[in-house]
Amino acid sequence: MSETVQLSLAEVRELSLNVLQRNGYSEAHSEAIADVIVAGQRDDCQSHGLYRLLVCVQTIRHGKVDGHAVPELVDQAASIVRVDARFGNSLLAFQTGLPHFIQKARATGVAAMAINNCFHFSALWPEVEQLATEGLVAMAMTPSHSWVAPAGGTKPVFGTNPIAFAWPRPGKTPFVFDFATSAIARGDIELHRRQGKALPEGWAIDADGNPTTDPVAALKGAMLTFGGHKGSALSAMIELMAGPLIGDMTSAESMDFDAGAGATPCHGELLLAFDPIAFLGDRASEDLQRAENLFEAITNQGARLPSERRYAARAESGVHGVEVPKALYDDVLRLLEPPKA
Ligand code: NDP
Ligand code: PYC
Repeated sequence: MSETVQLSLAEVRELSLNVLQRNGYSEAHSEAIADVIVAGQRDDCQSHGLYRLLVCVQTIRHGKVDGHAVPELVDQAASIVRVDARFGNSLLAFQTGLPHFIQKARATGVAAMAINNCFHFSALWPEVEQLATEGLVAMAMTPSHSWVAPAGGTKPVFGTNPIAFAWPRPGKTPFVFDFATSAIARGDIELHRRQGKALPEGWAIDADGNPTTDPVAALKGAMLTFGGHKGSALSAMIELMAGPLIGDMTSAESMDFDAGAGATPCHGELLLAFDPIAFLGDRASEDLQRAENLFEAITNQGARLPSERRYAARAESGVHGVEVPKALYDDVLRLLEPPKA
């Protein structure tokens, strides 16, 4: 049985802030990043919790991300906010644009926020969930590094390209889904490698294009899309909408830009928000109630809604804290020491 360490959420946050600041992230970036790392660990999203501190530190130690970048807000159009992250992390840029994005969505009914030139390591659900708690329907998408082969091919072209959606539910936690368009997040392949565990079939192929369950061979080969040609098409859509449409890099371009450093991907992110009040006016509460009928038709037959597992983990962690693999905890503690020459 693998050893674990029990931490309170306050301890996860303090550890994250210490590691980030000790490694050159400004206070503002450290706070924004720590919030999302704590949320990931709290909601039992292991691929985007404390593990990501290793990636954040690798990224800054390779001189890639600007840990002190101040995002620049641009009022691009009546319904478009643009935030230039100036090669800092995406999360402070998201926070910078958020109030303007919400205001535009309420004023025009539909708004977009493009974040450009950002190093991006995080899950998207914290962002769309935040928009849904403001009463907005929200979507987010972003490329990553070209690790994923298109359906029918064997060579990486796409990123793991997550897409997230949130729907506000009066008096309840929002309906949220957030998944990679690859069979699984890259972070999960890394976690299997760290734990020496075989991958499930269907996640990856090796460098010769043969199916593999070996995480090391998978990391050298290519990941597969979820749902074959359907995930492949969605992944291409994300490349286009959160790449050329917003004037930013595709996953392949992000990989070239990385030049072998192994840093977190650098590209853009696109968020969309829809205001039900603008669409529906006085009918809003009646129509949102019909959405509840849909959710009931799912759960009444024993199926679960996406994010139910996360919300349950959140409730549990709020009381008992979180269990972290000791090997990961030790690796994170080592980030507090100066890097070895
Ligand atoms: P998962 O396959 O673990 O989960 C995908 C979604 O499906 C979640 O919303 C999950 O809800 C839901 N779900 C899972 N099982 C069920 C079920 N049985 N019934 C209903 N819903 C279910 O996610 P991925 O590995 O694909 O992605 C993990 C994270 O990685 C995402 O948050 C994503 O944003 C992030 N990521 C970030 C990237 C980046 O470039 N920034 C790149 C790729 C991924 P629940 O959580 O409640 O289980
Ligand atoms: O897990 O695929 C992933 C990922 C890529 C960038 C951030 N997370």
